[in-house]
Amino acid sequence: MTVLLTGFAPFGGSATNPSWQAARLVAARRDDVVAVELPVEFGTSLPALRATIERHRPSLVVCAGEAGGRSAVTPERVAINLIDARIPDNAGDQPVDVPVMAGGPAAYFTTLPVKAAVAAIQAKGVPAAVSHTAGTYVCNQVFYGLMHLLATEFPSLRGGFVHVPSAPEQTGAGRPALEVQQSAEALDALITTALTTVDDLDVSAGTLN
Ligand code: PCA
Repeated sequence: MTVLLTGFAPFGGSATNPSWQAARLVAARRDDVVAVELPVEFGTSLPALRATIERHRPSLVVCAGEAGGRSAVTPERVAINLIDARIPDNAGDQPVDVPVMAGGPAAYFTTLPVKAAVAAIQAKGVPAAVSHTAGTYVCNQVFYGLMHLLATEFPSLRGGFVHVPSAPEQTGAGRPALEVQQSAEALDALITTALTTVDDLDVSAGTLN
């Protein structure tokens, strides 16, 4: 049983990306987890993801990214077929209002038990909440591309996406952030939950706005 856990390269002028730092920590302490860093480039992130799935043949794929401005770990529920980049990617590309997959469905839902994962992460003392948007940048592209791949080519594979907050050393004092160790704890709990939970919790995690 192999779990593929991806994180992202630094982007947007930052020297580090806590999603990759946390993914590496998890892989160092779990021998069922392989950690792979994905590029923050619209042109190469999905080919890199496909290559790494074909190479490792995992039974679970969890992609992680950094969400600046969030203070909780947020398993994502919905990937949308839209790219609208607010800043250029690491190759200088800034696509606006284009689909991730031309002709693909408007959205895919995660196949991770996100509510059970949130409960498990909170039980570790780490702030967590279900999120209903992964944005419109490279993270959402990878999330949508992953779910498209699973729906069309790897139907027995489960997967999804989770955002982690920036690390305190990246933000100024008083800005939303979370220690990388805590993000790693959360990813670890999310993976364990996904491996052991078939049906998600029947509790509300909806929002009114
Ligand atoms: N966060 C960005 C891209 C890479 C990352 O870690 C995003 O949320 O789209």
